[in-house]
Amino acid sequence: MEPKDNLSSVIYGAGDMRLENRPIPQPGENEVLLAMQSVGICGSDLKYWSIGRCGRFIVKSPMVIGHEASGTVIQVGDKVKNLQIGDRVAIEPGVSCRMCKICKQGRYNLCPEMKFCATPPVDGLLCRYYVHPADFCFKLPDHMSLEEGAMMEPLAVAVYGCERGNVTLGSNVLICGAGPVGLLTLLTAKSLGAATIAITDIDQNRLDVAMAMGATHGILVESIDNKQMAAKIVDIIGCSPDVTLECSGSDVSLVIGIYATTPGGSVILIGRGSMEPKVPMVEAAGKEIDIKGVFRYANCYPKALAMVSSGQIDIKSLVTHRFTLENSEDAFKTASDRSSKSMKVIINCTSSKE
Ligand code: 572
Ligand code: ZN
Repeated sequence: MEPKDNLSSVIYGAGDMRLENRPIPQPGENEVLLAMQSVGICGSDLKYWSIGRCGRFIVKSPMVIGHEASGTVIQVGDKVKNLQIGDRVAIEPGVSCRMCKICKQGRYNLCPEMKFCATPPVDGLLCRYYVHPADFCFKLPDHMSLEEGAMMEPLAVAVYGCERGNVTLGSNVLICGAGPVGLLTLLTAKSLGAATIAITDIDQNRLDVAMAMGATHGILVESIDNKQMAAKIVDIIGCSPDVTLECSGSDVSLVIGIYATTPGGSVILIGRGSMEPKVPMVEAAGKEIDIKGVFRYANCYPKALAMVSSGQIDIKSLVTHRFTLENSEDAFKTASDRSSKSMKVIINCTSSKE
């Protein structure tokens, strides 16, 4: 079947998403051409769509959106050895230089030359056809779905967060935020053998979902003093967490996490709050709490894939809504509407016409 068009969802600026036909790219010698399949919507995609920016990154020229994706290989470059036509792959959207000191140390997520899909000015994956380096594509086993393939991206974030927090057998874990990344962090912590996994949110519905997925405690965050809320959490769990994984992007949660975490423990920043949050630094220092950042992930796709393909964790239930590429804007509206009770919204990029 010959590709016909390359319909793409393009962000022009705040509130301005357009469907447009773009040329179908040709793969270089170490690249593959992918027929795009499933693309999940992430919080940063919603930011670029709603306000035209995410953190310090601003949409200054039209940009294809989407970075959580899977596809099928339809053409391979001459030097590609790891993939064949017909392979279904999870796409790791950040391509590093592979050459610099940081890449060689294995922390390629911090590469200054990183090109990450749908981070301006780099185009994203919400389109029909896309060319990507073969070494950033991971073949899915036959029994894994393309939707699960798209979910490898947020799962990689969760895996990396748990690694940064040294979550292990018997850990007492506090997760702040029961959105998709919080829930994937919960599943990862559980499969690593965490003994206690408490999760907080301001939405009882999300806490109910988290409890159904194996959280030991679902705790509604109240508008009370942060220290008091932390004490309440410790009281409910019955101990201070060894590690707090902040997945909500709320400064309040970060502060609560610092107060709640045990002396000598860690607070891991997965969510992004404000640029200069006011945090009780002296409290953190006095308790020797390691506050660690998380910038995406490195070397986590193989682990994320193994966890799902082996049946260690089941991520399918996170997908709550599905749309076609033509209905991208409706998908974005649903993903940003709290009353939709959406968790992960997935867009199917295949054409019914071809
Ligand atoms: O799935 C990766 C991912 N990373 C996010 C957000 C959403 N999804 N990060 C938070 C925002 N930063 S950033 O550097 N940026 C807007 C590119 O501030 C990247 C990591
Ligand atoms: Zn993301």
